[in-house]
Amino acid sequence: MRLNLVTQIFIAFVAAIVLGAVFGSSISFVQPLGDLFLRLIKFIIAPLILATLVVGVASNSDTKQLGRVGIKTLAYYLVTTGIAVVIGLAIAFAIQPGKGVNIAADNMDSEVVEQEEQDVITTLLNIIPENPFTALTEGNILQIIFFALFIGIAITLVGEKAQPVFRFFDGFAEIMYKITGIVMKLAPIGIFGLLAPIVGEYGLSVLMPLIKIILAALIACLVHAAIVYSSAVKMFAKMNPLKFFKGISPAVIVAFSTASSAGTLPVTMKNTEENLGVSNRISSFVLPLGATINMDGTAIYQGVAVIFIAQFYGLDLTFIEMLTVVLMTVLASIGTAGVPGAGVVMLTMVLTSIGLPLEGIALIAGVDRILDMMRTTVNIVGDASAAVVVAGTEKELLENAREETEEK
Ligand code: DAS
Repeated sequence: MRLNLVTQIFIAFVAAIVLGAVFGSSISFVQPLGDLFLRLIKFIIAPLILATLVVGVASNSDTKQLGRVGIKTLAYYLVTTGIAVVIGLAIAFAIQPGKGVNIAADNMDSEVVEQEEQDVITTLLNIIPENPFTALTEGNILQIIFFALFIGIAITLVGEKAQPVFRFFDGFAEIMYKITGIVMKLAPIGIFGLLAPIVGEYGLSVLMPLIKIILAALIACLVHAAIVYSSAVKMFAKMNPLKFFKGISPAVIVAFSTASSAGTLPVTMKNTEENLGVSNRISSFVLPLGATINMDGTAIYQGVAVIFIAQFYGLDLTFIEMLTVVLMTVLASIGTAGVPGAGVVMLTMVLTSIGLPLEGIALIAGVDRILDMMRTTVNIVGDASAAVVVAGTEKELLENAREETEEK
């Protein structure tokens, strides 16, 4: 009986803890397994971002939909995702999940680049690559994203003549998804090779922060949903937030159990149209787009994970690095697929963009399923709130949906 990947990762996580605790630092001989996995993750990041982002932008922004509805939808998605990562950073900063562990990062194989102090303008200008091919070879994530965004938009604007280029990137994206799937199959071995030596060297106390991470992520998700989505549906669609959350609750249950936005999409669409009164024209554009490019829950997870890993290795993040995390999260979420575990791949991009050690992922990966269930739930609630907001401003929210709320 083949165990699914999540179960395999969990077993590897438990085995790493047990064997690390039993054998102590002598378990460090398995470290190369972890290093192998990390190198494979780093190997796929640049081509994966380039291909998926080009396709994500080009296939979602066809000119007929790039009108008012498309612009409203994209603006709502980008703003709420930006707010989400800030909430994640703030709540994690308050809870301090990685404080007190302080594993010295200097014994990590990944060079922790000490980011020299940069002002905001320089940071933003540095996103524009002077040579996109150098950005690719150097793995400069933010510059690769900038390059991919421009290619995607340009493909849409050029139209028919650019279709061969779109088809190339579409095929390339499929290839990169397949390679990512193969690399992720090695995740159990990799996590074991990364985690066992950490537990062996530092003891079981190193696991305490995991409980704090789950708590920080849960609080941040609840705060984001309660404040951002409630006020959005109230303000732009005059919908009672309680009606909104009640109406989307079946999709919430599916998202929480499947940890897949894409897999939940049919239910999200059904609930949004039947329970919340959104027209099919709006929901059939906003929701599929949201399932691929809108990931507020994942953004929260990025914020929490970055603070945890920085604290875990005793590294302080500058304001500019925090700003980079926000920018990186919003942009990278466009190219991240709504499938289980997508957030972990995105986290490698965020960590790489500010030079934090990828080893920290091994610790979080063990509880990733729990975190994934939470973040996917917020992802789809965010998509539904966008549909309600856009329908409300387009006067395409069925009157009874609005009347019901006004009676109450
Ligand atoms: N599971 C992803 C989704 O379906 C989210 C994630 O992995 O971060 O939205």
